Amino acid sequence: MAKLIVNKIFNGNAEFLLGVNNIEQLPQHHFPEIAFIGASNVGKSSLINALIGKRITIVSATKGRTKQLNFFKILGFKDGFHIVDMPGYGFAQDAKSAINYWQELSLNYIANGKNLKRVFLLIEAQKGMKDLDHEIIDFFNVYNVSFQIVLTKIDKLNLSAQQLALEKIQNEFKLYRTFCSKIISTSASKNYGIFDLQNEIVKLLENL
Ligand SMILES: Nc1nc2c(ncn2[C@@H]2O[C@H](COP(=O)(O)OP(=O)(O)OP(=O)(O)O)[C@@H](O)[C@H]2O)c(=O)[nH]1
Ligand SMILES: [Mg+2]
Repeated sequence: MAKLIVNKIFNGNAEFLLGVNNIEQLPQHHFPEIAFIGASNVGKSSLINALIGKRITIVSATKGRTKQLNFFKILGFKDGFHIVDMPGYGFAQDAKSAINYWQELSLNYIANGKNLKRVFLLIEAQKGMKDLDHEIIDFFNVYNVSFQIVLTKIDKLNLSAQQLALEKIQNEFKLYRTFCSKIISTSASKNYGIFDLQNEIVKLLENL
């Protein structure tokens, strides 16, 4: 995809649509949705800001910041499409009932979201995959969810460590009988891999 076209789509022409706390509040529309999920603090909100080209989501050093499904509308492509920032998992500081509630909301959305076209599962390059990441992949497979792995915060590693982190995850995928599409390495703070991710989204939307 030509860089110019991709840049035109992700030029900050976006708006916050709504925050969903309850599955009944899900927007009734026909716009394609692309969701970002991953462990608490993995960098979902930062990556979405970098992707959209605008500080639109709340980034925080405090874990467990995003506590609802936040929908953002991107206006520059056809009728528009939605990016969904999801609450992080694996954050133990909140009341157990609240954790269960967010997880249930997130999983319910992933399993039943009629407009959900892809879920990007974020893994911090330095930390690698954890049990909960494996569990969520099992869940994706049960519900036939189209997902793709994105490595985050790769600026924390030197080039050879980045390569090792990538190979490790690729090897872990050999355990699954599932198809693993290209893993995208990113750094929101250094703006690395953002174009790759934007390009992947545009390709996906073009082929719908
Ligand atoms: N070094 C580095 N730090 C990053 C990067 N992206 C995010 N961070 C930092 O990681 C922390 C968490 O970032 P968020 O974007 O809020 O993470 P999140 O996954 O949305 O977190 P929750 O909503 O709490 O689940 C913040 O302190 C960010 O500044 C990156 O690319 N490189
Ligand atoms: Mg967040």
